[in-house]
Amino acid sequence: MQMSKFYITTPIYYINDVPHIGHAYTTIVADVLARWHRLMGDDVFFLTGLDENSAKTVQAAKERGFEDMQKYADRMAENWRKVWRVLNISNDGFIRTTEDRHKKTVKDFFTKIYEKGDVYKGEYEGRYCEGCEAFLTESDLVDGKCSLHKKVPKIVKEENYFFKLSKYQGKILKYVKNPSVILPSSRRSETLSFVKGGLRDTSISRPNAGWGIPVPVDPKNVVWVWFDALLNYISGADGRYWPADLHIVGKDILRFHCTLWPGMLLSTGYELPKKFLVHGFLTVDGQKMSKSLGNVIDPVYLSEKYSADAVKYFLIRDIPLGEDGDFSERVLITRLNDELADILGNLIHRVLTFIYSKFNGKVPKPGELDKRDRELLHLIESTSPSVGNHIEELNPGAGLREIIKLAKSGNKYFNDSQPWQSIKEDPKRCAATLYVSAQLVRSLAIMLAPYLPSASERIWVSLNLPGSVHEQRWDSAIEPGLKPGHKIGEPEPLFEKLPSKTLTEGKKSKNQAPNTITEQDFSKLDIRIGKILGAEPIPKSKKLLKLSIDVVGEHRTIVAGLAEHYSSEELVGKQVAVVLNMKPVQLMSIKSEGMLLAAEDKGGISILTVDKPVKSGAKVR
Ligand code: ME8
Repeated sequence: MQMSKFYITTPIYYINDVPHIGHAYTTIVADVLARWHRLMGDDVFFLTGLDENSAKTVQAAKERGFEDMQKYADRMAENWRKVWRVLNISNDGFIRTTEDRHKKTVKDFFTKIYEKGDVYKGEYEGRYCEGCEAFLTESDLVDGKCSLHKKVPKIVKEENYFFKLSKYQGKILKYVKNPSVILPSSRRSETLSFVKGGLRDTSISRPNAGWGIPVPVDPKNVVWVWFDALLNYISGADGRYWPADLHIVGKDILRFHCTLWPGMLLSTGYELPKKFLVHGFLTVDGQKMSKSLGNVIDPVYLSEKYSADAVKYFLIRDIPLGEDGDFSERVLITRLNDELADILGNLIHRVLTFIYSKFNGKVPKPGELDKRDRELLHLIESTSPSVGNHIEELNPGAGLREIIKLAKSGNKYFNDSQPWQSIKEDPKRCAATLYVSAQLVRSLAIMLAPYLPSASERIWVSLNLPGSVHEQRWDSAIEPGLKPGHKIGEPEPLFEKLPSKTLTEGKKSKNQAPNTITEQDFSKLDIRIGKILGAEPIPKSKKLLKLSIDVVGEHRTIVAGLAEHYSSEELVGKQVAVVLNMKPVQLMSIKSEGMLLAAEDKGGISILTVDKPVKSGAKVR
């Protein structure tokens, strides 16, 4: 059978910072779709990557004290790759615009349109927004500021190379009119009205300030970063997969993708992308995410706290794809407890532990199925294609909600069938219940594979089935794939419920931006610099040390968990930061009168000290 190819992309992200939950959202949506297409047997190429030739890179490298820009880019690329690993993203390609293969593509492409006569040199004066990396028009401004980045753009007058985008107005209009090209339709209408307003020729070069890809015909200039970045979709996929079947982008970059990009491709004779899925923006607890509000959400922190699957579950289930949505840690915790643990985890665990303990770990032989059994099997048969249709129609959230509904029906089926009763009264009936329930568990593993790649694999392993769940065919979810007598593995709980304390904290953060406190809040802490005079081990404690610290001539005793990280000799004489007004606590029968500040990561604990010596008692503010 001929495999169909499926080439799916995310935007390539800027490297002025590490990924936040918005970048993770786009990439997770792409991951779900890519994984589903693989289960459908398609030849998938899923590309993501980094947009490195931007002025933002130069600025960020400077701010972080890097003189060597490429070194900075390499460091950031490692960070981004790591985040995608933590989130279990299944991208096939990763393109960086500082790679040679990309630079070559850009140069060849520029030369091609230049030779065709679609590029001319001209003087340009305009307002350049460095946030957008683009010249803005009057309609992009609100009170003279960029409507997205809230900054007054720079007036720039320079000689640039221009691409004759206006020449392709008619063809682009026809392209974007096609209702299958831009989804959702509201974004198509937005693009249509923009194109109808008239496409203007676009400046595609900037003066060469030492970073970027030189214009092949005139190296005093570099290729404009958007012209360069869009070409990642060609350079990143070995030429084999073009045209893209699906470009997933956020609404902020719709215009570049749906006007300039088709224009560039039309000029060079490449096929046009088949589809764009434009999603909305995430806010956090109802507020715009921003560094100044301190509410930028780190997907790694979330994954480490709740698991990558739980983060994916929340984002796909709760954010209506295509519209703006709100991220709330409180809701994430609720979904984890009420749906992943209580519905899904509970169903799978109770079925597998029952088989493990009452049937010697073997899927029982069913005997005759009754109406209730047949109804559940029919539900499995109808759910799987329906979930598939939702994903195909780019509504993976609806698919996920159906899967949870099926798991809920599974719990009801199990309760109504009362196998704990029938095992005593009618063992054949009990065998049928567990046979059908086991088929449901297997089907759920396959259906969940695109959404919860780790949990679904763990279910597969618990079922002791060969290979990986990710190698199965989507259609096989409807088959009763577990034969009677098949021996399952030892069941393990799938999702841990979080204690209610976490929930309360989550709830509290609803009314205030998380991580933000006022100066008044901060001033409640009396943090001082003190000098460690002594550090003794505490008998019977492997972790704790008893420290004697001099703060403003007063000796404080502080018990700290440093014994596995520092020797006494290393500590004595160090100036450290201490919270003085902590309520004293008894630790190993010693009164601890304060708290030593330290940083912790996987490498261990590092105490906070001062950059230059200060007087004992100096206040930290
Ligand atoms: O624009 N909610 O890169 P970028 C949802 N390099 N998604 C968000 C988001 C939010 N609050 N914030 C960002 C660039 N995103 C260019 C792209 S492509 C040829 C070049 C996501 O790092 C969303 O997908 O600013 C958005 O389009 C993208 O990150 C912008 O990433």
